[in-house]
Amino acid sequence: MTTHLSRTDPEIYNVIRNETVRQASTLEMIASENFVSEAVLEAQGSVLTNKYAEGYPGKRYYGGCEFVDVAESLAIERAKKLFGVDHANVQPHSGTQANTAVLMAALKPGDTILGMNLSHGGHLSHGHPLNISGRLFKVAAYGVNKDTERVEADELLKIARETNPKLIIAGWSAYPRVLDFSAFRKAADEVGAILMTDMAHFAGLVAAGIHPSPVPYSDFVTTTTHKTLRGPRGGMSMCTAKYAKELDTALFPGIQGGPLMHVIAAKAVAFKEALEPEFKEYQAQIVKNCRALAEELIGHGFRLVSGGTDVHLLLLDLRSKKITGKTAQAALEKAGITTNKNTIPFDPEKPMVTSGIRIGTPALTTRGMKEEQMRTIGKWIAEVLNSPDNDTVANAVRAKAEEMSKEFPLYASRLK
Ligand code: DSN
Repeated sequence: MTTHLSRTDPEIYNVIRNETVRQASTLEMIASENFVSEAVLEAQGSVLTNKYAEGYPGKRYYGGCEFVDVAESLAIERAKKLFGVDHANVQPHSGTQANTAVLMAALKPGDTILGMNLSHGGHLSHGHPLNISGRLFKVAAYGVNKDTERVEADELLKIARETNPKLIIAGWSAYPRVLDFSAFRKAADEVGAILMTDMAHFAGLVAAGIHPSPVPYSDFVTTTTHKTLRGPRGGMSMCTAKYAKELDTALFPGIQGGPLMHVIAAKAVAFKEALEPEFKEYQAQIVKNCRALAEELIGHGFRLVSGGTDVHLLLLDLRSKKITGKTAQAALEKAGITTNKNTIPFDPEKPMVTSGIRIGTPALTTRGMKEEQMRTIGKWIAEVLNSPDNDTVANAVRAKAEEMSKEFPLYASRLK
């Protein structure tokens, strides 16, 4: 019970050590990833992992919950303050669970949901045929306009009228612009649908007040806690007072059993951090960094989906460079820059190949990088993608990326 991990299980110890080195020595640009604080890590790696607490604060099926009740109540109160919602359930294990709980609370199997086309930036829990959302419900999809590459209000309304959904989902995994939530509310009201917004990607921007909030327009709002929000890996479902009871029942005992109390405590810590004034500055810098990166890449002849970005990510259309997203991701990874291949709207390639890559700035902004570093990285990305098979270029960029990483240390005390 008391032996250090390095002696109990050297293989897993090495996995953690190697991953810490990888995170610290490469440039992490996956738009959905971030680096949590030592305080969040401490809460998540705590003895709260030992505790069963099925139920909700004050109404548990187990004894000994007096302290975890405090943690969950703090997480709930902080989430409500952060987003101005009536009700928050902090138990979802992931974003998909957060979304599934809403669908189970608001709908009956066989009802129709209307979400964003997956290949236009939607998420698998918004109606993928193999996900529970696509198996239990009829799925209709809206997409982006072919010319503007944005969701257009009139087209959304037209599809809502044609498909008559019981629930509309606003939200995305790969859309570089701000959605017009009032247009979603209008479409939902017009067809008598419930509106759910999945703000997993932009929750941090919303918390900081630099992105419109979906809360005044939505019946339900869901998020993950680990993207721009910079908390532990997990999810959260929120709603108006009207749906609070249905939501809690749908989550537990509906789709989950015991909550992960160590993760809930870490969510509470992250929400406390997000309520601090520095968090606003951090989120504003994420967006400034993304704009600087976008300008640099456009200057190197790249086309960005929708022509730019309003948020923390951008989507590169690689077709004019005659390479696929798969090739680009691999070439950049060799050069120490981590991204992910991503479909672009109307993509001629398959989802495992794609014509695009998605690049985000939340993680590097956490390290303290600013526009100057983004412009340099943009130049390196262009060098690599202009010669994706050239190992000399990849190795040279990798060395420079490592040098830059050293200037912005990460988890230094864990690497001693
Ligand atoms: N996998 C997440 C992303 O990368 O956007 C969505 O859940």
